[in-house]
Amino acid sequence: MNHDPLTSPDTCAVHGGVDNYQFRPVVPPIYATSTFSFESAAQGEALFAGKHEGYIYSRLGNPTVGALEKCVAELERGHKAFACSSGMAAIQTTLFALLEAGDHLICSEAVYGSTSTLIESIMGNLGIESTFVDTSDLNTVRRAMRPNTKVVYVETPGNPTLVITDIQGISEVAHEGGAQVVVDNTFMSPILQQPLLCGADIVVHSMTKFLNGHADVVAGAIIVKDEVMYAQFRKVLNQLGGVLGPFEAFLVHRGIKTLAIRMERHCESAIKVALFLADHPAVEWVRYPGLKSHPQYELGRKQMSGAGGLISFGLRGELVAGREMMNALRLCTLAVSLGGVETLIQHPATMTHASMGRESRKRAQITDGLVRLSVGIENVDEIIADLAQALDKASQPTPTAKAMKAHPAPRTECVGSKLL
Ligand code: LCS
Repeated sequence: MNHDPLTSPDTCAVHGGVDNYQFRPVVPPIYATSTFSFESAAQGEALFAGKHEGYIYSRLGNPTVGALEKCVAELERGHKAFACSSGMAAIQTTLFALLEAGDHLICSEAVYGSTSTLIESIMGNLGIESTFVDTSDLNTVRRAMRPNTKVVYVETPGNPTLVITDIQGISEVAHEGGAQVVVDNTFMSPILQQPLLCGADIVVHSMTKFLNGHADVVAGAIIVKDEVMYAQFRKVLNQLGGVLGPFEAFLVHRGIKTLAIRMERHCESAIKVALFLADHPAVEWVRYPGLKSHPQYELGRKQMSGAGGLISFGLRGELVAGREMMNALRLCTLAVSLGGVETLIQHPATMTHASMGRESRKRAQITDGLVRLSVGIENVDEIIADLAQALDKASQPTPTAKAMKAHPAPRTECVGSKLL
């Protein structure tokens, strides 16, 4: 690290993890090697015994990956980070590091579909109990705590309902009961939210999303607070093996350099798109943390420095109209994933959250009509124009369109600033 560790996230994003390498390159080189030679048998032994610092084998550590890990740890104001082969690998490693058979976990109802399935089915089969609750309600969380609760797992804002959880409040509740708090910070990125500073113990990311930002890599990260936790997690990741390769690490590290300006643009554009949707007669409801109509709008203002790039909404014609609209889009791309420079749209009930099953979706208020939009960095007027033409096509021929014109949706109150 060549700069003050407490520089702003914007500066960390550009300089984080860059060290004094041989030949002084400005960008960390790609160490495309699976293994590293030892100077001598004694040095090999010392490296394995942890008496020497250095690289052994790329599953246990690689300089290109290490540079990215340093950058992410700095951005999240953590002690150290691990770069993983996917967001799911990061989550799985975290849960294996913290839980064993007989332990109990509390999880937000609204989480990414695979996270829910991992916890409920796979961890459940291994004897780890779980309770899914609305973590935006701290009393419900308090009531769900048990003597064997070891982890409270939170996604905030949650995927895809964008429900916001009070990180400081939930950390207090969890810590009182002896549990640790894991926050999935994928939707905000460390530019807009730093959960460790709010009292959380561990942060996880799907770096596939905003951190990389260019929809060309699958990657994850875990950020921990101290060396004891680092050693505990290192041991588990070394054995599970879900590490990131050097080429992907290079790409993610490059993507992070523009993270701060991308997030600014995502926020600026998303509020404009949210306002447009809230005003459109074919749209029944809009959920965006920057709209005053969001149920946890005030909490969002306190905890986040921007409202992010994700919007959820429902059309008056529900799923049928939503499908028609998605099929009619020309600029916005019909695809899962989020947080890239391209605007993406998808239907959680049949796509990202299909694996959860109908009952779990109902519990999490992921309705069949919910459409999720990840606003990219294209010209926002062109994004809106594309949505407008698709909404018109979706609503025109149906009888409900006439009814909608007769009873337009009430205009939702909002704030126009990217910083809430
Ligand atoms: N956490 C969150 C909040 C996510 O949205 C995702 C993926 C993951 C973790 C898992 O990360 P991955 O292993 O894919 O890197 N979310 C996706 C989504 O909403 N659409 O496609 C993937």
